[in-house]
Amino acid sequence: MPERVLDKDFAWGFATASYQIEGAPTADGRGPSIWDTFCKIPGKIADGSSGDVACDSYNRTAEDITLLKLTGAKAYRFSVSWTRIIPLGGREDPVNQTGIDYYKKLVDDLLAEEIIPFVTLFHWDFPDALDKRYGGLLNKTEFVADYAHYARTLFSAMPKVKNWITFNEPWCSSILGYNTGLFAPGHTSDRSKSAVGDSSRECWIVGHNCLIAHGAAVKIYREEFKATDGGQIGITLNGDSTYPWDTEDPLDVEAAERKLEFSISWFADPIYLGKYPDSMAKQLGDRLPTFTPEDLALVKGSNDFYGMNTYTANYIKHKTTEPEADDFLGNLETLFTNSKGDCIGPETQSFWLRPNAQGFKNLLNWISKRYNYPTIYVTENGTSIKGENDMAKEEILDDEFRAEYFRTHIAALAGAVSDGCKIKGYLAWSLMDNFEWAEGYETRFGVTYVDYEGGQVRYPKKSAKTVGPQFEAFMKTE
Ligand code: PNW
Repeated sequence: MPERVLDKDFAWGFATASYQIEGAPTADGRGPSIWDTFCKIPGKIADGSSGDVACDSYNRTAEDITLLKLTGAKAYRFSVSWTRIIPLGGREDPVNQTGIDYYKKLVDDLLAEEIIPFVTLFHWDFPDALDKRYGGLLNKTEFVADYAHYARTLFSAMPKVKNWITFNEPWCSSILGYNTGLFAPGHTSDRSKSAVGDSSRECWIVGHNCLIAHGAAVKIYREEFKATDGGQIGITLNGDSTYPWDTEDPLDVEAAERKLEFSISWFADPIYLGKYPDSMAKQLGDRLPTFTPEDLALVKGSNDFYGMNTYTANYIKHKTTEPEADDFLGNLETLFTNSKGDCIGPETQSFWLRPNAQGFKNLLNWISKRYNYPTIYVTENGTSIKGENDMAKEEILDDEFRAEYFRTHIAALAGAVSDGCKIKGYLAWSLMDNFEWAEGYETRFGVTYVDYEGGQVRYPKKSAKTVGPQFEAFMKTE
């Protein structure tokens, strides 16, 4: 019998994001986001697709809630499409009441079923008009002011929401959007991929600006809404566990730590410790922006909880050469096999993802220790399956690989709670198969199969019925 270490009110459930599931890009006045624009550029999305239809969730929230009920979920994390709320995005631009009403109804409908909403303000679908108007996330003054206004608009429209997430994975917005160019808006120094971009600088500026915008939104929530609404607010950061490639080599041990600093501490150190990690300052020099005292005051202490997204783990091998100008890892290699030839986990459909539940437990402990045991919500965790998209429907529905991922990772989470980590929730990625960004629809992450050819019909997979019982087994009975 597993140890019952999780509180009865542990918030487990599933997560999604607006652009990945909603479709309806022009319905009821929605304006274009940078992802609408990016998807139109040939070659950017693996299967040439876009979020134009996706899971059609804009028209099917009732079906999504039915799915959540079927799983027994206690919580649901979704994101708001900024351009449904403010189609042009800016603080002087018109607000679209129809867009607000859509999300208000979603919140009401979830609460009617006793499902707790976790609302992400920004999951990468930045207003295209603002990107064109002033350079988007690169423009600190304008972006921070517009984001703050957008955040205030949502806080004031949805007082029933008690769990706010400011940003989803600013690492991805910064590195994939402004260094590798794999994600919108696709900036990179590689001129074969983009006419604009400086991979050695822009990503660090964007990360910096996201931190300040996060801090500005938190200040608004705390000063104007928290006392009356009684909610909490935090940022969601991504990062995967690391092991030294050669545990006997101190330089690999150091590099494994540095990799975590370049992904997680880049954002979490300023928030919890008030400064960027030394390893980053050392490697990046004046390319790493510095905080003004006013900006630092916004950022430091700005998390009511830590939102954690994690999927995989890597073996880390140090490099002996000088770091490249566009390096964002911390001058090291990430590998799936170590010096002894051990493999970190089985292959999936995602080139960057191999399940490793022990790494998940280790990382929960690493974050807890470094940031003095903050309240953690795991806001994403899950897996794709090698070749799933090419399987027959019956085989897809019998997703034992994903079910086992959730069993082992939930057990690992319970282990971390036993270790002393303060984990209060877990939102599995994802409620349903959806638009997997640059990989299009070829990669599925859902506990629900979505039949894209057959009218977006949803069919729960085996894993949809695995998460709940596994949590129940670890939950206190009183
Ligand atoms: C997260 N990587 O993205 C996102 O928050 C989700 O929207 C996405 O669907 C999910 O994970 C699965 O991919 C990531 O390359 C995308 O390391 C790529 C990486 C990490 C996270």
